[in-house]
Amino acid sequence: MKKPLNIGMIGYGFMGRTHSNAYRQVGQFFDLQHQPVLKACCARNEEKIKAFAENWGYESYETDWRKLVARKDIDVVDVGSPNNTHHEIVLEAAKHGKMILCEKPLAMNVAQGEEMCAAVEKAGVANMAWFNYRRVPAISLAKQLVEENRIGRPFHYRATYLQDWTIAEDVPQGGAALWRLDAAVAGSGVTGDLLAHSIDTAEWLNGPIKRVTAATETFVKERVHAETGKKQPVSIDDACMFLAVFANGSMGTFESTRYARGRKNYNTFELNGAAGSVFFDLEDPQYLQYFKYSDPKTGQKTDSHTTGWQKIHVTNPEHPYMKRWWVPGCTIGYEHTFINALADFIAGIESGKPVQPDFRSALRTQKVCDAVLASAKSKQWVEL
Ligand code: SOE
Repeated sequence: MKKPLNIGMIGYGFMGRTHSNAYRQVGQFFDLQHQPVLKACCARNEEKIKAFAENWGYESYETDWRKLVARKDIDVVDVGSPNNTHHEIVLEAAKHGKMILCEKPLAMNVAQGEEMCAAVEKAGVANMAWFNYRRVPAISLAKQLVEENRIGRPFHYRATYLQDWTIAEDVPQGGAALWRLDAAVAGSGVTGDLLAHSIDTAEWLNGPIKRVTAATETFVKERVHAETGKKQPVSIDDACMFLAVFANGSMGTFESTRYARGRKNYNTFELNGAAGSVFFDLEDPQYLQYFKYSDPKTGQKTDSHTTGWQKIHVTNPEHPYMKRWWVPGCTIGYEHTFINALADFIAGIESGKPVQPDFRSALRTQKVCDAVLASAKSKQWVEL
């Protein structure tokens, strides 16, 4: 008999749905001692949260998050509400001794993130930030190839994260679905929303970033605010590009925008080293591309006439996470990255070996985001 793990989910938007789906599925596919129980969900809008609770099978709902985090029957608080709520909820949930999962970016800024880390560490509670892309099997495989020394000395890291959903000038800012365009709620634009993913992946694969220099742009300067109905200045970054120097001596370029017509969720990276390269594209997520120049064990160079980019279909049971899913050739998708992440979180509770990325690790990403925004403002390199 599995032990119950009672979930209190805050937020019912895109992430509320991805996380709820993970709670429902994880026990069916992963061999864990705990079974998530959808105890309660929470949002201010009663009509919407009631419908959400019914749709996903939550036993109850709350309209005040303070009530939810104080409930004795909740083990894990999951913060899936907009970015400007993370800090306060996490501090309060930690006081109540709850385990905490938090959507990315961790906080509005480093100062908040520091307090959130201190709170969970003082309370000694398990914590994880939902940087779900680490759990794309192809990205986990890239990590494995780096650890197997197949890339060798790294020279270049190249990341892009491109979307196109805010090009129209009549897209409003603010309110339920569009808070990502409102700096007061989101903290920043593409830097916190998209580049945070790229930075998390980059530091995971290629180690810490040492310094950055950045430029940002806001293409549409004013938008109607959905809550006030008035045109207001837009203060998020619509696009951000930065150069980075990694502690291992390699160089990085990062580009992100919501104005790349035709690009929907084009999250890519390429790492080039002396022994090989890897390339990944989230719009083609089943594949990891690998160029093998030399053998990691013998150092022997691959024959020139047979060398070339390999497109590895990451669906074999030997590939990360895939033995939990289907048979070779049968793919998994976006939603599974959340299920894989949740499985790792629960396994971490059971083994006592804290899962990554925890809040400390997410704070690293926050530091790089803040440095990028500071550099864009000062037009200077910023050291980390
Ligand atoms: C933005 O459009 C967004 O929904 C991000 O907030 C998610 O984190 C990303 O994974 C998909 O795009």
